Amino acid sequence: MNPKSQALFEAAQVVFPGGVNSPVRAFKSVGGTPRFIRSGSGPFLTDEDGNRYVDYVLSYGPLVLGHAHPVVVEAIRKAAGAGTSFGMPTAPSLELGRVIQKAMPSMEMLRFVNSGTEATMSVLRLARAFTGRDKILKFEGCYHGHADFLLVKAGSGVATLGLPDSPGVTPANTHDTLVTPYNDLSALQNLFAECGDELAAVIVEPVAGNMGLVPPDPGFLEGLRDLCDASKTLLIFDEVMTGFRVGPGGAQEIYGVRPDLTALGKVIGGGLPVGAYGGRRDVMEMVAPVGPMYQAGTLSGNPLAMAAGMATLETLGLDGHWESLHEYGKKLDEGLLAAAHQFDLPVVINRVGTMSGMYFLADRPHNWQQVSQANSAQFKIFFHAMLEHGVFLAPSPFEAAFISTAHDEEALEITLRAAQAAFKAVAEIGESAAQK
Ligand code: HOZ
Repeated sequence: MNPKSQALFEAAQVVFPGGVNSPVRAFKSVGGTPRFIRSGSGPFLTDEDGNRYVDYVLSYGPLVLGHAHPVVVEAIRKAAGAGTSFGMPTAPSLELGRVIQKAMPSMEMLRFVNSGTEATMSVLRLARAFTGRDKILKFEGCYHGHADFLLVKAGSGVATLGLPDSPGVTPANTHDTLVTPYNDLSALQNLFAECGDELAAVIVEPVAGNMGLVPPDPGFLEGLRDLCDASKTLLIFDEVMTGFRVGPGGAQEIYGVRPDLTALGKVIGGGLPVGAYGGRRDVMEMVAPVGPMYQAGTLSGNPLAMAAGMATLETLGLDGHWESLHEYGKKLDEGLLAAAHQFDLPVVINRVGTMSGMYFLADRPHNWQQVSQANSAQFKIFFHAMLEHGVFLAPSPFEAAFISTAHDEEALEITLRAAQAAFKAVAEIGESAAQK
């Protein structure tokens, strides 16, 4: 029962477009009422009606330690007591910058901003400034925030709402944005042969986390690196989602491919608004005030986000945390697949570290075209049944699922019990209803 969420959602329609402050929250593609959340603790959310849910959204990624981790809360409290923003440099920002550099040595220099969108937008301006070239390349189904020139065949909420692009973005905005399928090296080779020397940069989610979760095929990132080197195009990894999520050094460590530049966000702010971009020193020296590429921000590197980020990364780095995350992920996937197969449902799960994507598909998807074939009617039934049984998944088949160090045996048990009921509900809708 959720009468309070319903009443709040109705009231919110008058204040916010669609009643929400970000489209993915609106349940538009699955139907029903978004839950208004009162509080979070560890792996659990509690809504305004007092219902409790095991949370696999975790604010779309940042909360790798779960909700309201005491160390993070205390760090924020302490930082707030000393002043929330100065518009001047601070020691904690330097400290967090160094921790990130240590984990990701490719970030020889970096700059903090306030969101992932700002990070990708800024890093691409930098790539254009450095190379003197205009064109950039992105991949179908990858999402790099909502800057105009990146809203082309994007994943995440854009895909969820079925918008291949957005009104308000002019053809001039996207004129220099090229798009090619993810994991298709031969399409990439053709494209580079045609216009590689006009490309300022290729931006890629090294593990695509905005069309569910699609890992790079063996050789894809390596091939991309070689093509970029040959045409002096900068390679940018958008690790806003994967940074400190797929492993301690991000996807660049796991796959052993060093990008020229990286965009970060989410986990490095421990649940507060943050982003960062960085990479090769010679490129970063283009950034003002050293160089002429202008980029600025009143709240950039603000003390609260720095404190929350630092507390999160330090705690995450403690012995055993990554092992227990991997163990939870394994048990979760095994349990979900066993439940699905019990009802003869074709389901596949892609996982890298603490991120996963579950699809109602017979075969693992490697690109957006395959992801888009997943059965959305089955997903809707599954989503609502999970919610009813106390498990919160993102209200879209195109968002990744996340786990945290707080997810424990109780969370797992609740999840797998819910999954039994949810897959049963999916199986019961039968063949005809399951057609998309
Ligand atoms: N930034 C997230 C990408 N999957 C989604 C969150 C949102 O757009 O609100």
